[in-house]
Amino acid sequence: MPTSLVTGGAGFIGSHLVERLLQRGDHVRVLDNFSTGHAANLAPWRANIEVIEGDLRDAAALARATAGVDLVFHQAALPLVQQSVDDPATTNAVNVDGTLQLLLAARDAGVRRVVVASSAAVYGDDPQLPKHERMPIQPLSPYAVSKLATEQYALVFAQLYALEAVALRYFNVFGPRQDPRSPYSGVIARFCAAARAGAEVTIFGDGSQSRDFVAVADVVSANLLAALAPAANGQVINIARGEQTSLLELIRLLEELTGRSLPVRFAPARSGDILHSLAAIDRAQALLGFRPQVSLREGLHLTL
Ligand code: UD2
Repeated sequence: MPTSLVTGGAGFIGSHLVERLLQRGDHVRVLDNFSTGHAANLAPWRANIEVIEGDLRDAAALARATAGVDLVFHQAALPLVQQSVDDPATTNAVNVDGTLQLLLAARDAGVRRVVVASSAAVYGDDPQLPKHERMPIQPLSPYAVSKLATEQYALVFAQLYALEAVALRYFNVFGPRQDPRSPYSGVIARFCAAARAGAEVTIFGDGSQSRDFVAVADVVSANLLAALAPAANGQVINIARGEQTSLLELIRLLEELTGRSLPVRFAPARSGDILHSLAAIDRAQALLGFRPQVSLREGLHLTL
């Protein structure tokens, strides 16, 4: 079985990837600087993986991390839009320069394929739905620019060098181990934490806004498919469920699952918030054979 490197392996999505790669028998290595990831996310498998504590900006750590590796799953990044607005230079250093350094290290180490995590943020707030990969992109934050650069660097490497690359544009990923503590944490992580604690949730706006929520298990499946599918090389691919759910519907589902009502406080809409988001996933189906398996209800149950 291949040797796989997961950058950001101690994070939310990365740790789920580690778990599944081990299940299928890969030799797994993690590169993480533990800035937003947590050692606890890796604790159950700590004895079975190699962990390199290091930063994407550290060339020596990248060389060690990529040595002897077949596949790279690049999940490490500074993930917060607001942080990128406050400090664009650091977001650029980690997400753009860091990705470039990783790609160089992967190329030099003879890695077969890199799958990079991009984001629906690259689409901006174009109201046209569903968002498909041929649409004009419209990054509205330094974070979105950094994800666009991440995917484009990966694809240019696929064209220029013997390093295959696939970029996955994640929509709203949710599931167990997503950190609910920051005000900018994913809405499902926050609502599930509140539902468990019997606490109030805050809806920014009137709750009619909608997102395309995709379970982390499906995002992991998409990554595994993207690492192998021949036709995926050099492609940008949306990863989502292809279904739209409003926050009010989300609240209703959580109330059904917990069997009690969830107190809601309404607050002014966040500035820069987009109203609706929905992905076209026909490319993921065609190129990867990707079929989302986890319903929103089942995913919420697991998260709770
Ligand atoms: C997602 C990504 C973000 C970026 C963006 C691009 C997550 C966690 N964030 O942001 O990184 O890629 O897409 O479009 O996936 N909300 C509430 N109450 C809360 C928290 C959120 O009402 O306690 C609202 C929020 O104002 C928004 C919706 O819920 O309307 C979804 O918020 P989010 O932060 O989960 O995700 P999003 O789509 O803003």
